[in-house]
Amino acid sequence: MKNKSFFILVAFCLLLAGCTFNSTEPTKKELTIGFSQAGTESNWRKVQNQSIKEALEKQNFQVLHRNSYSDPKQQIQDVMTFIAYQVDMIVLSPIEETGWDSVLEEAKEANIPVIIVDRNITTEKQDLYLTHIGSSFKAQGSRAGLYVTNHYQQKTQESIQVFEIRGSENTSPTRLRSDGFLETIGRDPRIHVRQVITGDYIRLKAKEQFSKAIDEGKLEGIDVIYSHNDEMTLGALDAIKEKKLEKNFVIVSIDAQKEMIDQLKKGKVNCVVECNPFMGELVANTVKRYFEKKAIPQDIYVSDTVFSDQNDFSTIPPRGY
Ligand code: GYE
Repeated sequence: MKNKSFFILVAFCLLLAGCTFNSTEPTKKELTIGFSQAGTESNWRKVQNQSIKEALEKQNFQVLHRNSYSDPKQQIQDVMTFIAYQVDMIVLSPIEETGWDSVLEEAKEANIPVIIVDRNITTEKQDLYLTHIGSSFKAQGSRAGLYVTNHYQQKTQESIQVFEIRGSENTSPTRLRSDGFLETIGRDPRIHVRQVITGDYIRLKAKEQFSKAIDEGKLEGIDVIYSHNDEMTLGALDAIKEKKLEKNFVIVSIDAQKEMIDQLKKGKVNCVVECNPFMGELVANTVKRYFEKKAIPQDIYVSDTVFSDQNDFSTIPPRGY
């Protein structure tokens, strides 16, 4: 009898210990991540979205997902909603670079940490987010510029004119892809950006703007087309075809979607700088590290590569997007 009550007491204690263990160390399933996505403007974006969502879910985080469909005001609302839900962390893939101070102050006051992914933001205070995970857009611009300077190195042509197709304004990739490109082509005094249009990273918008530029004679004298993403390059190629513009341009694009690699293989474009969308694992690991109270670097770079007509095409890995 004595033995039996001792056994019951031990069993009760073990049960209690189990409960305590559960309540102090919540399982990750109980941690909710608010993931605010910028839009659906490109195939690249769809893959990047999927990569982040899947990686977070694989780590057993509960993901609240909102897509602001390229509307900056909506995206602020989405982040506000996550704050109201008292999520455990916000993963923000922002549309615009500025305008984040007050909403991120609110997240900070609510003790909700924020991680920025892909495009970066500029804030008054550095402590409004934990880290940024994404590509070096300036390096991408420089690599695009390097292709152009190398291409013309052995040529005697006296002046080289560039037509630049920019992504949306007030975004970090647009600013930095331009800066990196300008800095690099600046090493060859013959190369100048002569025409600029904005295609908002959207194929149709770029096609419209590029067609208009053709009609206005703005392609005359142009040697190089430098476009900030593949969708816009495809738009420009559509316009060239439709307008039956018979001229061979040197074309440099960024992202490396399958469709653009196919164009590279066909000799329609010369260089495609990769922007790697598969950042999901880096994001999920960083979130995990935060909750494990491990140190997190201030900037986490995704690695990108370059594909050009200087490559052996058989070495290009299948794109899948
Ligand atoms: O290059 C483009 C997308 O933010 C870096 O946005 C990203 C860009 C990417 O829609 O295709």
